[in-house]
Amino acid sequence: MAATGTIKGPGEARTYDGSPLRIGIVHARWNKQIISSLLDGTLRSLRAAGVRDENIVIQTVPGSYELPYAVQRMYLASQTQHAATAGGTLTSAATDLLGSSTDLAGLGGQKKEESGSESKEPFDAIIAIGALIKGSTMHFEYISDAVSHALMKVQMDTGCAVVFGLLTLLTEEQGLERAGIDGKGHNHGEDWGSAAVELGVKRRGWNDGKFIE
Ligand code: DLZ
Repeated sequence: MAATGTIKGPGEARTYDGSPLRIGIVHARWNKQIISSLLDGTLRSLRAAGVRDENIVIQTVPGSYELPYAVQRMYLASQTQHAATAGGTLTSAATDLLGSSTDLAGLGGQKKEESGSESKEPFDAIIAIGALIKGSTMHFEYISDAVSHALMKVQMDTGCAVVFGLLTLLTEEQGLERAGIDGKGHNHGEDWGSAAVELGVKRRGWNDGKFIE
């Protein structure tokens, strides 16, 4: 996982149980080779933490500039799904009550997800992945700055943890290294998957007034 033998990095790997979590990933399609390796690394670490494939939703956007908007909309979409599920349960419960043969103790059970079924909970975290490579104009500076700020804003505005998977690269070579391609460097996607699981677990704790370390 994280690079060892250096001062830089998140330190000793920590283990959190990702099995209850629902994680969103949105990635840009620009700089495909780099993105595809980063996505592989991200998925590897999510699965290693126990996140189930059916609870990982992947969306793509053309370029990094589109990432913040997509994160915001994905989170709202997951809230819509959750509300629809809760509404569906309530509607069927109400119908049952009118039919007067309902076991009230069973109502709570109906609200629970079937184990093994796809979660419709709001996302616990969303990972935004992109690779911006500096060219000969000011384009890179503007997009890097705008996207970084907007990703921070969207997580503060929505309350959903957003993982910053945006590489701002001076050269293609730096991208290959940070995506762990050709045995060079370390795949940063692995760190992003771990960060999403840690934040997702801690966020659930904070929502319940608990501090998980
Ligand atoms: C236009 C553009 C350029 C020049 N470079 C990149 C890049 O290196 N990485 C990336 O993710 N996207 C790039 N884009 C596309 C923009 O992010 C965006 O998709 C378009 O400007 C359309 O809004």
